[in-house]
Amino acid sequence: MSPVRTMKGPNILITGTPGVGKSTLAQQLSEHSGLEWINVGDLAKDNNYFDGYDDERDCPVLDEDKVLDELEDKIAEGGNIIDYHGCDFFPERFFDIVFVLRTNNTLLYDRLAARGYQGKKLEDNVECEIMAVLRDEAKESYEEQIVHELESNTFEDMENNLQRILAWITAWKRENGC
Ligand code: DAT
Repeated sequence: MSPVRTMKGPNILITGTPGVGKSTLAQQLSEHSGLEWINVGDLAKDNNYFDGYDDERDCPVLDEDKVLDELEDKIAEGGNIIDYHGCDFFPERFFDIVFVLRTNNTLLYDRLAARGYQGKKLEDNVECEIMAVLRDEAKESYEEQIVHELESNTFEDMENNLQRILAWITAWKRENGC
């Protein structure tokens, strides 16, 4: 059971493999709902919340404790959209609902190549999506009934996802009196 929040709104996690469209959707959701969008990758970059470098994955290692310390008060206030390609280190109590975006591997390959990913990094991320690693991580980390998979292949999918989540936020606010 998520704690009763009488304040700003629900806390939503948008997760999925890099390139599936988390930031694009989260930004639009924030604009339309007034909830605060927090891109954990940017938060870490801005504050140097890193702890070394992962040569194999070719990316800095997130200092999860520092990120959690930073998020704790915001989550307690409610009304956040957290955007990150991982979720097993967030406490279960953080989120009222979790959305996992999913993208067809050919489309994802093209999006990541356009972003400049290549070689092993590109292949690893596409394989991560094919193997549904983030979907399984979300299902293992949160109660199954709050985890929802959403297709994110086309701009029509994005619009549908936006409207669906906005409707959910409106219903949540009505039910929780805010
Ligand atoms: P992420 O935050 O998951 O890494 P993004 O929001 O930066 O992904 O999107 C990656 C690219 O894909 C970007 O150029 C926008 C595009 N995109 C995102 N969602 C899409 C969708 N549903 N349909 C088509 N293109 C999409």
